[in-house]
Amino acid sequence: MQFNNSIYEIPIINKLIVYDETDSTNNRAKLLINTSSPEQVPNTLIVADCQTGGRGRAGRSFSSPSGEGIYMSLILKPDLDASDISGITLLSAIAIYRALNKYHNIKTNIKWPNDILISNKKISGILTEYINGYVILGIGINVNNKEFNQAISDVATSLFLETGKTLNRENLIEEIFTEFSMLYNMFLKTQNLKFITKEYNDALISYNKDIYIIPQELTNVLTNTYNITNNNLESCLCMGISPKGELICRHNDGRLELVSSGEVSIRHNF
Ligand code: BTX
Repeated sequence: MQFNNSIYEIPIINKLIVYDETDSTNNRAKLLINTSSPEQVPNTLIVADCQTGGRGRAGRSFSSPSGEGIYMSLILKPDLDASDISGITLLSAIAIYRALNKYHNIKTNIKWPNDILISNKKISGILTEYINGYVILGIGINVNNKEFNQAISDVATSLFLETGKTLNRENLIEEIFTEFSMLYNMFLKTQNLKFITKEYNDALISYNKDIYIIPQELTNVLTNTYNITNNNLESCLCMGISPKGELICRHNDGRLELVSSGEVSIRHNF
């Protein structure tokens, strides 16, 4: 992939590493953190044209074919409490949502906390990892993919498949990090997510709808409504995000629950 120097005008990026192929840009970022001197690492962006071992959450994989998608990881060293780090995932979801809307007029939804959807299918996933005081913000986007393998074709889509437009991946990366830089600076200042709550809830696919909260250890087991209800899981009403980025859920007995990302995944009940 070929980048212009304009990428360095984005305040949050001061070094760029580009691979034709790698296992996972998050793995490259980890290795860099473990082998470089601390001042060299923050604000390094690692981009790959394809990944042979792209990772999602909970050991799942992220399909990353060559020439079609965006696979990238930004290393950050934020001055934040550990409990606020997960807010970075929500900020980056808003950055992707904003960039697609603002520069390309493409409307998306967010599935809390880490997926961007069009027509209820995933066009982008975010994997944020925390290691030795650094945050690795990993983002995968299906941009110009013409098809997906059968295993994921029910859940995955691309910007091309949804809009018929072929997008320049390098430009889209710049647009996303231009938006992310502004959001990130504001987050560091305010240390909460109040300034994006309304926008996030407007984009949230499950806002004001019934959802199931699935414990992380069951996410790869409970894959449909039949086995969810058979496991005595009850649905609850999704009331949007809190200023800390938790999902606010109201149970049938009126009890409110604040759900943190990392512990659970969400299934729609609609
Ligand atoms: P996730 O665990 O929420 O989603 C993974 C699930 O999404 C898979 O189990 C599969 O069902 C589906 N899936 C797999 N590949 C795709 C795809 N290309 N498009 C849509 N759905 C798919 C989401 O995890 C977080 C993914 C982050 C990926 C980035 S890429 C750069 C960085 N490096 C790395 O290894 N991971 C991150």
